[in-house]
Amino acid sequence: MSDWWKTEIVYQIYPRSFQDTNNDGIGDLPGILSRLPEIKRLGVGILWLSPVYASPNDDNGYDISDYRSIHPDFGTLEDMDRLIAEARRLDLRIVMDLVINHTSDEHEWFRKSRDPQSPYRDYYIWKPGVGDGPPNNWTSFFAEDCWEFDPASGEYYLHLFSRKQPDLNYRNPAVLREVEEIMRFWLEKGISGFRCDVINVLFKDSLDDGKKKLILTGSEHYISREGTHEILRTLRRDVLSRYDCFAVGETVFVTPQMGRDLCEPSRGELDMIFSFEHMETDQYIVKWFRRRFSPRRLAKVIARWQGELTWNANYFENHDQPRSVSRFGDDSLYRSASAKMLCVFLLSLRGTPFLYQGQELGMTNFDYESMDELRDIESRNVDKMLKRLHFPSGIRWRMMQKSSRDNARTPYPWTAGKEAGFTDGTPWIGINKNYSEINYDMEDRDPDSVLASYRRMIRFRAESPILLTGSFRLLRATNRSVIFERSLGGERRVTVLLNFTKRTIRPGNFAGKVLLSTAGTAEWTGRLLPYEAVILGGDDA
Ligand code: TEU
Ligand code: CA
Repeated sequence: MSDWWKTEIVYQIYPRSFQDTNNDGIGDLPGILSRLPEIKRLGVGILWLSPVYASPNDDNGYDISDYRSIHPDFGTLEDMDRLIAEARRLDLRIVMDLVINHTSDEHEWFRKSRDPQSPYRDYYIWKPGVGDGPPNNWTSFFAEDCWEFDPASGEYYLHLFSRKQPDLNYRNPAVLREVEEIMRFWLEKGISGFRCDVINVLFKDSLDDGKKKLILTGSEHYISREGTHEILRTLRRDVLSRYDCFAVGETVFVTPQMGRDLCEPSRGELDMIFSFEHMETDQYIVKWFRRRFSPRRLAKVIARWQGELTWNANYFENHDQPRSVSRFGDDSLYRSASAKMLCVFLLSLRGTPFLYQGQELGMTNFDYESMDELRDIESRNVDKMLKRLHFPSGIRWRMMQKSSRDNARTPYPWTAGKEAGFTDGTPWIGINKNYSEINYDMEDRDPDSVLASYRRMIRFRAESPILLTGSFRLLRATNRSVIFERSLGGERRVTVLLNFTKRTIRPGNFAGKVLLSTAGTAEWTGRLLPYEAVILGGDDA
């Protein structure tokens, strides 16, 4: 089976915020179906849907209560079948979000596991406390304890995320068998792969106390342990290898070596991984403590990963991250220019590009005014924790504006009309007020829009063997410009020049024909306009 996932671009949809068709203010599967032509026009080939399974929505679907049914907010299994079929007719593949580190506490398995005598008890990690406290000192991803006491059985259960997301116990072979069946169920429906949620924390080596840390005390016992590699090899051997599909892992806190151990082809585990290191270059230790963005730091980390892995999953945005134009570009005067430059940066890298809904419009962070408008459990928990630590509300709110995951979850602006064409009802979360100048309809008609620029760059990449398969070499990384080269077989090469400033700059002695410019430069005169990206090459590029 060919590695088609190496040439296609993946477009991530957060269904809740994409397109509502039944006026309940929540995006749904018929909404995605209705927008397949627009997605096709962008030029992407694979759609990754964030979870649409049955869920109490404690973590907006990443807390699954039934893997084989669709949450009524999104529609039905028939809607899903229709979407898969119509996508295939348009030569689009569908990839689902596989969340198997934990289920919802409302999942039937967990409900049954509350009975110590049930065979499902061992599907989860139940332990007696120590003294009058929890079994160990671990802390969660969501600024809570990691253990929830269950008075009925007198024991605690482990949850690395919210208390409504109990971790599955992968020491129990029955759990792996259940997961394999779930994967087969969806692959038999014709999906083309999985984005695997926090896939490198599945196996907990031990439940001993961890070394006290500012975040994730205890993570040394579960990050990328050998037991997880064994699980991934089993899933590859028993399921994935039998279908024309791919698996990309969301892998937290991985080093390049851990990354290689998870996705080098010889390992027989994942096909690609999302690393996080480049997304941590503008923070101190945790994302809530932002530091000044440095194009140089970003480029150097990306360049290292380009060299360390055979194949990268390249991204600047997803449903957990702030908007890249607000974070790495300029979301005021130079919003359009910097969004186009970031597009060329991402799509010129070696690897599979992942775009997140709205990135192609140059969508910005939210413009909310208070915590009441936020919906994300992580943001709400962190705000409560910071309040307990006596952080002033103004400081807390500034942290939320910069780092809350809700920055990525504002509804997709389709038009300049009522509720941005997202819904005829009341949106589940506020719509950015700037939808009058950032919306699909307007950008679709404007040849100079961010959307038009994405379409051009996606087409350019699809027709460039050098960008699709060439090697990567960083030539320069400063806080003004980032310049790198992609080459194929030694002599065929292109040079990508990115201006990260509001000024025209002269990046030095580079020559070649302008193959693409985000500012309409036709002739290379050695200068880059504010936030301009230029790709130079020879006739054979
Ligand atoms: O995210 C895992 C994860 O670590 C993120 O929560 C990330 O650390 C944090 O948001 C900082 O960026 C995955 C899903 O992408 C996320 O939406 C879920 O909340 C989480 O797993 C639990 O399923
Ligand atoms: Ca709806």
